[in-house]
Amino acid sequence: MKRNRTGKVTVLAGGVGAARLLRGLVELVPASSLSVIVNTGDDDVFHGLHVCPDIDTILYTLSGLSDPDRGWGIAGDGFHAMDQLAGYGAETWFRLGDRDLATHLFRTEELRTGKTLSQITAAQARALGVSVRVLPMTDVPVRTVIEAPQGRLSFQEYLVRERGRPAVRAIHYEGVRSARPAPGVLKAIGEAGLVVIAPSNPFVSIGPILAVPGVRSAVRRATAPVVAVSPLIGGRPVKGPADRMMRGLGMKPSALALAELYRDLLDALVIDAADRSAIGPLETTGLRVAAVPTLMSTPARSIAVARHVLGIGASVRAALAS
Ligand code: FO1
Repeated sequence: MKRNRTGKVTVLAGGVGAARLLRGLVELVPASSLSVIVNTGDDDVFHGLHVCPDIDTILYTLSGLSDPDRGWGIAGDGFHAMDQLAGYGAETWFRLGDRDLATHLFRTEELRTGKTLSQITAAQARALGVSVRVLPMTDVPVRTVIEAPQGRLSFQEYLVRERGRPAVRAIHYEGVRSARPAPGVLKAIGEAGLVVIAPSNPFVSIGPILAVPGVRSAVRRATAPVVAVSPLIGGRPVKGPADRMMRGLGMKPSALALAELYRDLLDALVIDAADRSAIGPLETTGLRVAAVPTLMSTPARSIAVARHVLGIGASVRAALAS
């Protein structure tokens, strides 16, 4: 039986890193007590289909469908449709697997009939047997745009087509000012017994969520402890360009820089054991810190990290109560 004294847990999430933490949390917290608020700034349209990479990575991971090596898409998927498209001369640098295509076909058709992204995501979660509440950050289109020396790039152009190589001069979340949090987002933060910021890129995964009007202030006002897990190990991300982005934006990639980005939100930070030299400086800023192995390369390691997150959350709560 799952023992959970924390009550409800709400996680702010990007893609792979968040999904790996969630696969640990679901072993310790009943799925009905877990809500995930997912970045949609990565969303884009390919071949006329609305693709939500972070929502899909979370759904595929929690339903056991995900490809463990790639981190995105469905394990064992084929790419016959992409090959056929390439034969027609279409651009296929963003690879949609044959089974994965069904997810985007369904979503696109449902959007066309007037359903919201939240409604469609809930239906897809149900169909995949995922009982964790998966909430898009907003139902309004928000697009992360990277300003690079060659011009403005959509997030997927920057990350996948250009392999995250261009220097990042600025990051914009287009459409965010007129966005509203999706139904259930503010409630999930307000009712939580613990708010977790997943080990996701602070600029392009967590940044867009916090930029949706009302979300950052809801996290700041939350009565629950707010715990982040650093996506850095020895100052480098497990996957993706977080360190290059930090440097490009004038920061040294480190747990300290991460804490500074979340300064107004955090009670505690879980960092990797390789970054333990940051414990002292972090603690002087008033944060509670745990330095533990954070690489979630196996389900057992995910559970271990999730246990540390719940543990440090409980210690913040105990300190507040005493
Ligand atoms: N990442 C890649 O590196 N190459 C791809 O071709 C690719 C396709 C893809 C298709 C569907 C999907 O849901 C995700 C996909 N991703 C791909 C991952 C995605 O680009 C990023 O990892 C996330 O946007 C960052 O969280």
